[in-house]
Amino acid sequence: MINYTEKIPNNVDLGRDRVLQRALEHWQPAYMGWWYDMGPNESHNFDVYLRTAVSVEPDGWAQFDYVKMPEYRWGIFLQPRDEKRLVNFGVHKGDPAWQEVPGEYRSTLRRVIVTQGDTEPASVEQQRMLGFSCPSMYDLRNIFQVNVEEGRHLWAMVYLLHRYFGRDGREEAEALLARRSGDADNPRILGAFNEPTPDWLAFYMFTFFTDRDGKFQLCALAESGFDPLARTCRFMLTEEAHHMFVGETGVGRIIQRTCEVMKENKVEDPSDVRALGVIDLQTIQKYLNFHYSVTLDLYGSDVSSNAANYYTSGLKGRFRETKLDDDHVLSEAQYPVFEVAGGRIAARDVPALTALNERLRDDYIDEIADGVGRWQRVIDNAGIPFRLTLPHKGFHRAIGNFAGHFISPAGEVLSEEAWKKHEFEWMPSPKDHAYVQSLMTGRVVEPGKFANWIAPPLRGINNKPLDFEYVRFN
Ligand code: BYC
Repeated sequence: MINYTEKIPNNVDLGRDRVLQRALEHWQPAYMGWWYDMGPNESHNFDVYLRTAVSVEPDGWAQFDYVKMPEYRWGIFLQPRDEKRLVNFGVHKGDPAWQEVPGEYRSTLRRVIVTQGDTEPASVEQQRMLGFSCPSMYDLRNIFQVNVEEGRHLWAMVYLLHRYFGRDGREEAEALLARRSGDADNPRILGAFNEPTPDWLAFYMFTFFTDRDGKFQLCALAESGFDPLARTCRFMLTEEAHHMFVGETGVGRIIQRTCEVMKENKVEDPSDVRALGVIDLQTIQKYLNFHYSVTLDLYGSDVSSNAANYYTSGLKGRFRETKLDDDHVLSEAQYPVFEVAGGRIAARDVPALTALNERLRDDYIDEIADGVGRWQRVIDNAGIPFRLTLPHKGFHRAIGNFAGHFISPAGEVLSEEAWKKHEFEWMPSPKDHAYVQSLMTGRVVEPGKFANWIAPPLRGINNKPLDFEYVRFN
């Protein structure tokens, strides 16, 4: 028997909801089985200085203490209900927000929730071996924090499936524990979540680029007319911010360390930089190109009737929907999408309703560009003449208008042969991967010590010093 208030902190009155309790009693042991198999490898006995959410109050969502990860209190939290909340867009605009699933949207809504839920365990699976090569105890703690919170985000979606979707929901919740990242027979649903995350540069890129897709998708779902989904996503966003922080500062610290070593030793050539045991800026650019392009695919096709339906039905809004100044129905509006026509890339206006994936992707790109600008400042401050650039959004795409085309980072339409000739100038080659992998030699775990290829962060977690014992290995 689960002791609900103790074991599963929640604000959904779980202690009194018998149906939900029964569903969770079944699912929770399967979840633990999944965590033991697919969670961070050989970490189950570590005491980790983690943040746990025990309530949605300002002092309750960030309680820090040592926890063994299998004993982490994966809770169920929704932002408190606003009784006056309405459906704010689409054909039901102005109706009271739905507290139960509207029958006609049941399968669509379930599909969106399952797609969102599927990414959470996928990312834990992708990252499960990285603890063996952490560059410091601080970073090890951070990846574990990200992992337990992705676990909690899975709980959040499973709560919705169990509470609102009956038997189908329970079956979907089980399937979320059965698919595996990268598995040939039963893969995760979306492309990027089947890519390996083999090293820490890839991990930081993933948390910068792909977790930020998480942010934008959650923001769009936080506008949903289905109120429990909206409230769940709002709370998840508080945790997502830390994941993106880990990514942005992680890449930033790698760049900083590379620049320091380049300056000290007056070297610029990538092979000289590598000889000094840090990651050359060219390789960082290639990782950026890869993670950016596979993450752009996560927004779906540029022109999508699915996206139009989600919006018109009131299930998934735009980024900051209620702050936008228009009719929130979009029956007349147009939006430009890009496509390959006559050997070059051209814009075409399409009904804005069908271009909502593209619009969300564009919102995302704006924010990404700011982050890359902050990395650039680290390079500029070191006085090194190197520019990090975001490739054209058609580069290396597998979903949408650019799928099947061969676009250079500068946005030229090439033949397959011409593109392949340059592939490893633009994307990490097996040799680049092998070099980065060669730096991932064992854990750096002496408190306060950092691997040679990354600079220390500016400050520790929760005002603790950098040499704090963030993980006790027992
Ligand atoms: N890979 O009209 P289309 C996160 C499928 S990340 C494989 O283009 P739609 C996190 C699509 O399913 C955020 N398949 O797309 C981050 C459809 O299949 P069917 C995750 C893809 O439906 C880090 C077909 O192609 N949340 O939280 O408009 C760590 C044509 O569909 C892909 C969400 O994504 C792909 N990349 O939009 C942890 C929000 N893209 O129907 C967590 C929920 C498309 O032909 N999901 N397809 O079988 C959605 O809103 C939508 O499903 C999508 C796709 C935006 C993903």
